[in-house]
Formats: sequence, C-alpha cells, structure tokens
Amino acid sequence: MKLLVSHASPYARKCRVTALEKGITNLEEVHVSPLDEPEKLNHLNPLGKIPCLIYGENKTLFDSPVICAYFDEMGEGPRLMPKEGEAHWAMRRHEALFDGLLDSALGIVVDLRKPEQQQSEQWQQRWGCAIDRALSQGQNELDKIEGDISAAQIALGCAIGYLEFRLGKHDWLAPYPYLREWYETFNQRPSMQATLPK
Ligand SMILES: N[C@@H](CCC(=O)N[C@@H](CS)C(=O)NCC(=O)O)C(=O)O
Repeated sequence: MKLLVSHASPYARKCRVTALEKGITNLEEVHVSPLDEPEKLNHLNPLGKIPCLIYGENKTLFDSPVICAYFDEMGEGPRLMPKEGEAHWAMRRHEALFDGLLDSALGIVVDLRKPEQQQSEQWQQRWGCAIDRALSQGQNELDKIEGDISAAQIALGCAIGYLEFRLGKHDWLAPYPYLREWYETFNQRPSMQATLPK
C-alpha cells in the first residue's frame, strides 16, 4: 500500500500514527505536494488533497477518517473505533470535533499566507473561537473518550500538534491545563514522536 503524504500535513499524520499504532508494516509513504505536483495526485483524489491511500489493484481511499478506519480494520491490536452502538457514535462525534478543530486551524494558516490586504480578520477570529470551543469541550470530555488510544485521541493529538507547529505564537492550551497534561503524555507515544511535523 502507498500513502500519499507530506511531512507537515496533520491529516496525513493522523493516518501515519494510526498505521504505527495498528502495526501496519506494508505501507510506503510517498511525499507529494498537493499545490506543486497536482499531476501526481488529482487522478487519484479528485479533491487534490493528501492523505490519499492507494491499495489493492489501484484502489484509492480518502479522506483521513476513512483511511484511519481502514487501517483500524486491517491492523492488529485493540480497535481504535468501537465497532457499533453508542460508543461508536460517541467516538465518531469526538473524531469529527477534533478533525473540525484541525480544519479551523488550517483555515487560519491558509488565510495568513495570503497578501495582507486579502486576509480576513473576521474569519480568523471565527476560526480561532471555534478552535477554543473545541479545545474546551475536548478538555471537559477527555475522560469520556474510551481507552488510552483511540481514533478521537489521535485526531486530538495531531490537531494540538498542528496548532503548536503552525500557530504556536499563541498558547492555545493556556486555559486548559488538564488537556495540556494529557497532550504532553500522549505526545510521548512512539507513534507521535516518529511523525513529528517538519
Ligand atoms: N478532510 C481532509 C482534509 C485534507 C487536507 O485538507 N489536506 C491538505 C494538506 S494538510 C491538502 O491536501 N490541501 C490541498 C488543497 O486543499 O488543495 C482529510 O481529513 O483528509
């Protein structure tokens, strides 16, 4: 299997962490720049985004929650997403919350790259508030997320890692000491250390 990635992509990092946690070894990482190398990507993922998984007879999967679910199914060890029932929906909800946090962070990063006159302070504030509310709920509900490692925790860990990597001038976790403590421990997992953004 091949996973199209970049070393800075937090969405790709979720998949890379999941693959490591699930003991998936037959995975080759292929580095692609979605903006500079569309010819390597767009025929595989019409959305032109990474991560994108190529498996079997040239079959593809995207986006990151789908690839993570595939690895959860194929890999070894305890499940990262409960298979059914309320536990499944609760985990899906948390995964969506932290993926959405990441979308808001990426929104700010993309906006900050525009020429100053084209940037939108209003949107940056809106995304910033969404990030803060998601972190607040993340801290409040951390104890409700099942197990030491799960799809939701991987999404949360990679989202906080991205905030530190790209938007680290602001101390996002300052109001959330319990969440910071959790993150500092979670970030020591070999899967997180092996995939630090560059
Ligand atoms: N929802 C997607 C988001 C993927 C995404 O936005 N990836 C970025 C890189 S971090 C990308 O490829 N951007 C290129 C573009 O938006 O055209 C996922 O979870 O995989």
